[in-house]
Amino acid sequence: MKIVTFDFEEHGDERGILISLEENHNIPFNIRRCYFMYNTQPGVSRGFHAHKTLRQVLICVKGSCRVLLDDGEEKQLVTLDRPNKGLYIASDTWRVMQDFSEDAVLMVLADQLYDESDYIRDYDAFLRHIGKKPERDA
Ligand code: T46
Repeated sequence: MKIVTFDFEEHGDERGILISLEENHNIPFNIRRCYFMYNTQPGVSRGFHAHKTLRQVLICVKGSCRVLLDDGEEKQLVTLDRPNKGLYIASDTWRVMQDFSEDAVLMVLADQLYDESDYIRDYDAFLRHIGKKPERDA
């Protein structure tokens, strides 16, 4: 699986650092929604779903977390621990966000509005959706 990450340009001066995110520039789609999660409780993992069409970029703007990506062939764990790093997640990718630091703020930019019908929340259904046989069907 090819993991796509971005190193956003930092505009730094004696006052500090500023990062600008622009659709179809350093974010590879039209940004239609932004959401973020924080105060994630110790030991909590989130996600456990794939999207049929949604594309997103995840940025841990404070603290750190790890994201497990699974395309049905292989799994990879990506660490997000700096605000200038973005992780692109294509559709048809199972994701789990985990190992949140106490201070983590995970921001997500998405190319579509919230639509529950775009979620695949069952792992076997995800495998079938991408044309793979769940083990229990084998
Ligand atoms: C994803 C990962 C990275 C809304 O009302 N609007 C929204 O835009 C979103 C994202 C969520 N919600 C509601 C739906 C649930 O009642 O917020 C609640 C928590 O959502 P969910 O359990 O889906 O959150 P995560 O952290 O498991 O997943 C989220 C996104 O939903 C998902 O698209 O890829 O972050």
